[in-house]
Amino acid sequence: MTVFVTGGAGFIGSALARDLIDQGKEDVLIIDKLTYAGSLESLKPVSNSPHYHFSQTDICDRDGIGALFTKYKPSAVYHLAAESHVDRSIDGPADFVQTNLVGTFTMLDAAYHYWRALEGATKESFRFLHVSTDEVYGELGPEGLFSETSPYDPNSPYSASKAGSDHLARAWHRTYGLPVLVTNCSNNYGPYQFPEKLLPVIILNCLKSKELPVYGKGENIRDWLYVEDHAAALQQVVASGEIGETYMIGGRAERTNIDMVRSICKIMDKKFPEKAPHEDLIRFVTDRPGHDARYAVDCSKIEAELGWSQSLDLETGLEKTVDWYLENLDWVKAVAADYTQERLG
Ligand code: NAD
Ligand code: TDX
Repeated sequence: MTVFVTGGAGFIGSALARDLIDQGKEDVLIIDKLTYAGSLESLKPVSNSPHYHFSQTDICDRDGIGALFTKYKPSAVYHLAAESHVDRSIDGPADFVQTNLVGTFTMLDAAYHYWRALEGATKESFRFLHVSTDEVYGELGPEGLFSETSPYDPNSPYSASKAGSDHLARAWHRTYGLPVLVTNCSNNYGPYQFPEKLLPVIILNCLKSKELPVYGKGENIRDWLYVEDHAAALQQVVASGEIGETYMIGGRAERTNIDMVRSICKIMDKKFPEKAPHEDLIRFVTDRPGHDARYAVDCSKIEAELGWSQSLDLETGLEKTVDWYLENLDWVKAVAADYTQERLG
């Protein structure tokens, strides 16, 4: 049996692919265009496994994707490929509309044509998991949590394109009966995150004694989940989630951005006391346009119905993440040589 992981050379997709391949229960075909955000370096720990398969294919390429369905006959699709960085979506939204909307449509269309020709138990057990974000629900005030019934209210080109892709996934279930599931997760952190996102930017800038850019006043709130716990949740949803349902995934760990940055600074102070206090490097910079004030997630449905729970608290996860970056600077250089020179000097 083979499962597909689109976007499997990216941050979350590679965590999922490494975990699936380590477990060795099925073959994994990673489908990835290898944009700036994807790298085979993130798959090196598993690339010698007989369960590892890779295809450099754009999810917008209908013929290419159709041929992969025909060749590998997957039992499930984990669809994670996307343009994922909010700041880039503001500077250049076209790729987000193309990949997140047209690409998701292409995956659904190819999956449907494949699935409807299946028969018996193979058809019964097929699943298409569409992986999405809590950002599709817009912003929260000081109180309340997003849940599976929250209204969609996206504010950035990124979240609008993800919201549209969620609607397509839902529609392919309602209209065509494709066995679709949708997950909406909060901010992930952990190893192999491309160094344009908040945590790697802060860790790597601390290391180089460079300024730590905090947007606006740093008061925006995000909920944080360790990436491997997200990967475990996705597997649980494919294994036992109810077809047509949405599951929120979160870490029950709300923090302001400035608190997150200070936590990293404190970890770096312990590791490099000669450079303490790293907090002196914090600079409040121009805010992100349309910056959502607060996201927070009620993940009680997946906990109660599927028995998933996170394994790592935020403080332990942050220590692990910092350690991973310090031990894997070669990965940083390999995936982001141009980018790190440009942004991190
Ligand atoms: P990422 O940017 O690290 O990885 C995305 C991967 O998709 C890259 O490997 C890239 O090469 C690939 N890709 C992009 N366009 C493609 C295309 N047209 N065809 C094939 N492959 C393509 O993103 P991530 O942080 O790992 O996020 C993965 C998914 O999870 C996304 O759908 C994102 O919306 C969702 N998500 C992310 C977070 C988070 O905190 N990072 C939280 C919730 C949901
Ligand atoms: O340098 C920075 N300074 C800063 O203050 C960066 C890069 C970010 N920020 C702020 C903006 C956000 O409030 O930190 C917060 C986190 O920013 P990002 O790491 O860019 O993530 P975010 O915009 O929250 O989106 C992430 O989580 C949800 C992923 O990129 C999305 O793909 C996912 O859906």
